[in-house]
Amino acid sequence: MKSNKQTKIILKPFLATLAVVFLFTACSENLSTSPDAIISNNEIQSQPSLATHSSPNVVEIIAKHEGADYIFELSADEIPSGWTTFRLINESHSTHFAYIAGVPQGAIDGAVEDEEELLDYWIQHVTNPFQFFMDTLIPDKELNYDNLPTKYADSFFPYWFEQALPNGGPGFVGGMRSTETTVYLEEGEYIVECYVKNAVGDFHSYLNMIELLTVTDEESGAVEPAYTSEVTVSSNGIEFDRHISAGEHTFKVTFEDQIVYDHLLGHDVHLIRMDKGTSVAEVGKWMNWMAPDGLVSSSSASLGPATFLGGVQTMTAGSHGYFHVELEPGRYAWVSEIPDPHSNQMLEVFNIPRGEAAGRGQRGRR
Ligand SMILES: [Cu+2]
Repeated sequence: MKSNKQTKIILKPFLATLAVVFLFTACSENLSTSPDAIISNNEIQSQPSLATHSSPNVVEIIAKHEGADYIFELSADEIPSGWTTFRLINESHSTHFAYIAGVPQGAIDGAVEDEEELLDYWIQHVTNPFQFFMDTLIPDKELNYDNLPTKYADSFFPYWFEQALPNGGPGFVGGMRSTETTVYLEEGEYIVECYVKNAVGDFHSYLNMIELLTVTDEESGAVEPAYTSEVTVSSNGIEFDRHISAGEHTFKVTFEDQIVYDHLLGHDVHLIRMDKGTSVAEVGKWMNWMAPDGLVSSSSASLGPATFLGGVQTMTAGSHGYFHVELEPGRYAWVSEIPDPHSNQMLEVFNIPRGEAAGRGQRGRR
């Protein structure tokens, strides 16, 4: 699950909630070759495509279902540091994302101490407890007490969880689509996970859609992407250039601040195509992981609102990432994965008209 530097604030209400809980429970079109675009005198120039499959600064993440398991297959488990493009290729029919979190030293030390693989250790101390908590919110769901860690008698999560670093990653992407997001990665160990839920409320990460990525001290030398348009996300809402033209885009997404919402997490930003039949109310309602039917996307039940095209997952205040997408004329919305995003200016609908050349729309904020 996500955390951020303000997790002290997060965990206090979370643990208070859990205390109450315990009392009551007695216990994309395929963008794989999308050209990069640069800004030069307000003209868009096509460049050779983003780095290819074998380039060191591109990590492909294949999302797929295998029986009851939901899994990620990463093209590499160790990469150099620097600007890194994550290409999330969704080979399933349900919606997924790939959140990237820096693993704190305390977790690394704990895994060594317990002689466990780091990923197993993380799952045992973070993923499984979150699943237990989620299960308590779903009526009539059987609780698995094996998911509770036994090591921390006085707290639900280990002390190091609040030090996990939200480092962005590809946003929600609909079934059989792909999406690309570029973020800067320092040397370290990172969790790559999706915590969308299946039909019975199991997080995809709990069903194995979680991997470990090692970033070495070697520098890839990859350059920071150029961009065609900017999106700024803050506690005041999502701000963006409403004159967005059809065509190839790279959005620079800047996190001006970061706060904790009622679902105990921070904000991020995703792009959804508001297809016929997709309502603002439906999208907004889906965005709260704590709601029993929130964030559910399963090929055996509800797929969730269509059609997500990607975005940038939660990052710390002052950070930025890049989201690459090809847009056709139509109705779209930027939306953040927070409760009731519409009331927080975090669900913003806009239209892309027909007939304008890519990237030549007027610039400037609303
Ligand atoms: Cu998923």
